Amino acid sequence: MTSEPGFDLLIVGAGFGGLYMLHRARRLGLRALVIDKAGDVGGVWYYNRYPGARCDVESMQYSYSFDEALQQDWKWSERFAAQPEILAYARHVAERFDLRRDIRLNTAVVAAAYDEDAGLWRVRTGQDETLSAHFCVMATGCLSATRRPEFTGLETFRGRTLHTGDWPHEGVDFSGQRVGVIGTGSSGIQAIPMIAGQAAHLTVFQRTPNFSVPARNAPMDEDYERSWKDRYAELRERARIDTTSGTVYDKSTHKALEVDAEERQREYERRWRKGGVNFMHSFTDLMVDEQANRTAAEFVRTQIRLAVSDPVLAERLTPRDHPIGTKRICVDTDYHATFNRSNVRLVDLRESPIETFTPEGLRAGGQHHELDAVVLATGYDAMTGALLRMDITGRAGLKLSEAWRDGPRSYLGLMVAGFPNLFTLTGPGSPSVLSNMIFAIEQHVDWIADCLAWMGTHGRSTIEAEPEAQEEWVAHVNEIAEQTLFPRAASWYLGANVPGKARVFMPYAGGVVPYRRKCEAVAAAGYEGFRLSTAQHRKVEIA
Ligand code: NA7
Repeated sequence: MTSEPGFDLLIVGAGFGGLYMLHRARRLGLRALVIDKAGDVGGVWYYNRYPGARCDVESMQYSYSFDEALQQDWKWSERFAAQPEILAYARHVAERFDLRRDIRLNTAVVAAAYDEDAGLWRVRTGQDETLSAHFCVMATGCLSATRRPEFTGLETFRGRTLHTGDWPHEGVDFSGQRVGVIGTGSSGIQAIPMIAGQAAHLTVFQRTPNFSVPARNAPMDEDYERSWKDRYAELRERARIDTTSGTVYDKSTHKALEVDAEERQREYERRWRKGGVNFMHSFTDLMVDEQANRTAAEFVRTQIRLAVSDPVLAERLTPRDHPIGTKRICVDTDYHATFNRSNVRLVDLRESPIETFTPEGLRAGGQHHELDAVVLATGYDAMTGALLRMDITGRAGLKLSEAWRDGPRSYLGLMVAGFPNLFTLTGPGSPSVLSNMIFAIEQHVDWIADCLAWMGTHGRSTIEAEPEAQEEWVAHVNEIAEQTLFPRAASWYLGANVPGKARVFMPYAGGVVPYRRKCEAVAAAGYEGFRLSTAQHRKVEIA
């Protein structure tokens, strides 16, 4: 084994995080390489090609802010961009900044181990090649490890089995077919209306109904686009300093119960007509006050009754087991109205659980459903899955799987004690999935790049989270989560969707502004809570 690094920095993942990390690393003069198992850049948008796949953050904001010319030049065609357009944007960025020459595709990372003697990360690929670098950035995404529940007899099913998070690139034609969709989270809720419009028959297997708000998607309004492009710098800054999620939204100043019932109703109706997750900002206290939350939940339940003609069916589709917003709110186009179609049927898995798959379909609650294709919209091993599916070993043989046995522990969601020089982009303990992901990515990449530059100018070679700082931060993340309603839902935020996964509320729920302030203060204090050292043989060379 050589003690000379192949690279200064290895970046795992060529999604929005990996692309921007490479760009910043290059500007520091670092020799960086991005590795991704996918056949192209784009990360989650490379894989999520299911019909109806669309971002639920508005296009004008679900985009990079780091380059003014880029944000001025790129033209989004819709209010909420669909997957092909977002993927085209990722490709454009890769080409525009000449990133591809340092991206190795079709290369999975299976293991990464810290070689203490050499002060290097050794990263093993699926092709059994070992690459080495001083630093490693895991840009592996929060929702990239798909979850396929173990249904009895699934292997005997003769029809096609698909997962929304790993959709065939050539597309799927359901014309004339009997299709089953299992799962009614964001992915299912987006795909179901599209599949219903094409298939001969669609059966939706629902375990838990979800809250959803209408997208009101539309072609991009030119005046709206102009209003953003004319003031991009100012609006991006507002996202940084005056929002909870890194997305500029229609802010409310009132608590829900401060206004009377009529005014509350008017506000909910106004936001419902506008569409999108803005609905959850109707009042300031919807995520912290149960009674306030109930008023929003009840409004949405009423909309379901209005959309679905059959009252029994409407009731089955009505969520009652969690406060609205505590599971990621879905954003749909005609989801509930789809159940009025004569070719769509709902099977309530709480009444009729799936017993077994058969060669011709599946049996649930004693009834057999003949199917030509099954779509698993069953979600992800979120936030930790992609990291733990690699075999990551830190100092003294410590496995990440061991360090995180009782749930993820991280300092600021950026580094894990015992894993020097390994950064996790949008890791657990950072706002990540509770915020606009591209916003969260940019903040983390900038912080990491600044940190590497600082290490270069201060002659440091190793950075590592201190266990005490990490424990304090983990306690703070938990404490903040407890002040909200989030822990009341069995959500993927909590790991509750994966049998056996430790239940820990993973993202930081305190908002992007306090989080950024904390990260900046830590850096300004010489990386407080991190241990920085200098090995004789190794320093970061910043060009
Ligand atoms: P989600 O939101 O985790 O939804 C998964 C769905 O699959 C949900 O309705 C689950 O029901 C259902 N599910 C999971 N396992 C089973 C089994 N074994 N049987 C029946 N139904 C099951 O994933 P999505 O892909 O929709 O969305 C993930 C995120 O991507 C989303 O929040 C956005 O941020 C983008 P459950 O609720 O667990 O009863």
